[in-house]
Amino acid sequence: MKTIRTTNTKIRMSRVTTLLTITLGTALAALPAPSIAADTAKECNPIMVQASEMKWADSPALPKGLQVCILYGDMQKAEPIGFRIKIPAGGMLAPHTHPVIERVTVISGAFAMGHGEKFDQALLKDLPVGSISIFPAGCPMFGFAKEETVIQVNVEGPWGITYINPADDPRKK
Ligand SMILES: [Cu+2]
Repeated sequence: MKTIRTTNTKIRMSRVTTLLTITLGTALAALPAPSIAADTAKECNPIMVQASEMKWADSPALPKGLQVCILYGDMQKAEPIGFRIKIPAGGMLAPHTHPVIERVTVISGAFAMGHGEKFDQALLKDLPVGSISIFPAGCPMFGFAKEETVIQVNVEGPWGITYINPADDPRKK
């Protein structure tokens, strides 16, 4: 029984990977790696993953040096999505908006965020570990990591990111 389940999970995981590969390149295909949870929650087949086991990948929609781990959900679909972003010390998220409400929880490091269409150090609010920020859809935001930081993003998909200044968009470089 255990073997069968493992095989099924593998098949499902590869199907998710294929799906993501096909749809990558569209404006909303911001994050490349498959979700670690896939759709296993539909069966009594729980997922328990330690932070140290998480696999990180680059994202075409985020600046170089930032990495992403998709926890659950499909970035393209109208469903609950959770992912983490690892930002190196000094890493910046240029002003941008999302098509959906974004909830950010600071998991580790030292993060700061601001509200506005222009990056302004004076508008940054410190968000130490455990802090949360909630930005409504279309509300411009920017972020800065004072040290290596991991944030968790929880949204209702489909997720996307639009940079206020197109020159900040790594997909257009
Ligand atoms: Cu954002």
